Amino acid sequence: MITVYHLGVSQSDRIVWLMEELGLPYQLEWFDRGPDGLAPPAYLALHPAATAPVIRDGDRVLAESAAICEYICNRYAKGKLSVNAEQDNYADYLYWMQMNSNLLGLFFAKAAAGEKTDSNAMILSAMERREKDYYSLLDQRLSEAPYLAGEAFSCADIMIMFNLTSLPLFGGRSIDDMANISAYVQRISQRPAYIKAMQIAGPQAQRAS
Ligand SMILES: N[C@@H](CCC(=O)N[C@@H](CS)C(=O)NCC(=O)O)C(=O)O
Repeated sequence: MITVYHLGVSQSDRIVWLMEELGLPYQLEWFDRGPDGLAPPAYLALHPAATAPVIRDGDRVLAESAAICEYICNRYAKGKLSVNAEQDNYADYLYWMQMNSNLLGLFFAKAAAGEKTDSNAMILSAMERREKDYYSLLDQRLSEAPYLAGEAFSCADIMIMFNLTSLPLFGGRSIDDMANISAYVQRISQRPAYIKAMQIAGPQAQRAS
């Protein structure tokens, strides 16, 4: 059975959500963040990348949300929630699977840069331009399709929800002014598997005693 190593308030809630969507059995191991807000040493020791999420499947320990999503869908769910190369929307799926990295990169870069100074002005200008373009593109996409990869819900939606719901809790860009993104978040938030996963491992969830 797959073990999902969950770090409290982190992107590993995606993998709990994925398992709930697929109806696959899994074991959850919960790790609280340390007093510094970072992953504790026991979590860091799970994988050399020392990032959440991490899963274990037998002898295989795997990190990176997108890799984990593809691995589980293709190995254990006959490709459900993934899109294969024969499908018309394959390029859309690939593109939107990566948007998480763009939005997270922006979040960290802006947080690290702080106030605009002479030395970081160029970086901050580039980040501001990218942020405007990425969120406009996302809003535009969701005006033309119900889900990021097209007509059907997929891992691309699982990948992006953390950025839209959890990052704003930590100072990331709010989506309140983006009508199509907000409607999408509302719609996805009503999925039974999402509700269950957030109760188990979402930002407000507590470790089960
Ligand atoms: N690209 C990675 C990013 C993972 C990542 O940044 N995870 C954060 C949690 S949201 C983390 O590991 N934070 C703990 C720490 O750095 O101490 C993925 O999608 O899995």
